Amino acid sequence: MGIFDKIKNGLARTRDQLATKIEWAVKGQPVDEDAFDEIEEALILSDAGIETTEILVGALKERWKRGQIKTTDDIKSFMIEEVGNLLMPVEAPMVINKHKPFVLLTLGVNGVGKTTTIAKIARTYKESGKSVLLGACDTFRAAAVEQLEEWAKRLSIDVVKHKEGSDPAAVAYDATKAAKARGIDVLILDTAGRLHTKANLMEEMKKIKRVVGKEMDGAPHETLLIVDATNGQNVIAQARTFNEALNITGIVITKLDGTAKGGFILPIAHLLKIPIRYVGVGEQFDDLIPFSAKDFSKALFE
Ligand SMILES: Nc1nc2c(ncn2[C@@H]2O[C@H](COP(=O)(O)OP(=O)(O)O)[C@@H](O)[C@H]2O)c(=O)[nH]1
Ligand SMILES: [Mg+2]
Repeated sequence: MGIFDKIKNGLARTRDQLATKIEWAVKGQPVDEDAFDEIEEALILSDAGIETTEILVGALKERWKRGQIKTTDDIKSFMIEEVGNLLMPVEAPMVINKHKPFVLLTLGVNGVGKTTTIAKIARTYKESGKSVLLGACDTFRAAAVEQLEEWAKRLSIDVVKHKEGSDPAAVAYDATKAAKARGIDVLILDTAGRLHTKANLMEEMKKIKRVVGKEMDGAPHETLLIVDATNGQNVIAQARTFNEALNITGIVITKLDGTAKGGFILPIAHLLKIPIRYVGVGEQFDDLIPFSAKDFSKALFE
């Protein structure tokens, strides 16, 4: 399956919420004023957010008044173009070859797909000929280290680990040191999503950043927040909290295949303006796709 078909499949539920509802709203008739309320509702129900929805529907109505919107296809083409423009500023792939090792710190609450995403990213780099090392900084549960090692084994990649309950920052430090000593291209640090309190978690992550920065100037080079699309609009609050504490440099959105609320990507782009590096559309290795604004908007409305 090609990349575009994968995104299209992954966004099927959200597309149902948007493209299909637009078809219903218009019912094959020339577009009339009533259609706009239904389009607005469809966007809101996909978690596109009130502000972005109003911008889009407002602009659509303007064009309709000028006689440029007559059919469902006109609406869809308009949406593809406008949503594509809205998402374009957050389309920015990670650039890893300016640093060696490139140190990537992953963050995110429990269960969002951090460890799985790390495996997928590691595989991408490995396949492009880069050497990859993993750091098991989720020392909160023994199972977390085992899960990371399981993936690493399948990819023939090494993992730097300490025993359960040890200091995550110490693992991060050792892993960075090892990556430097071994001439590794990409070091990816896995972290815990849950500690005893949220304040603890943020402090712990800050400490990891500090310690890594001490071992290597400018590291971590990417602070990547992983968010779960099935949380819809709540993702925005989550991203804000992490960003305020830890200066997020990129976002990965996982589990788009499991939700009709994929519209939340619009307020993410509009309000947060943090680059979206990849989107996840399934549990397999090749279900992580570099974010493309154009493909994404096409997959939503085509
Ligand atoms: N459907 C779907 N499941 C995913 C995706 N990414 C991760 N998962 C699943 O989410 C669950 C939690 O993932 P995990 O990597 O352990 O999360 P972590 O706690 O953040 O490290 C696992 O069952 C993964 O297979 C995705 O893009 N789509
Ligand atoms: Mg994990």
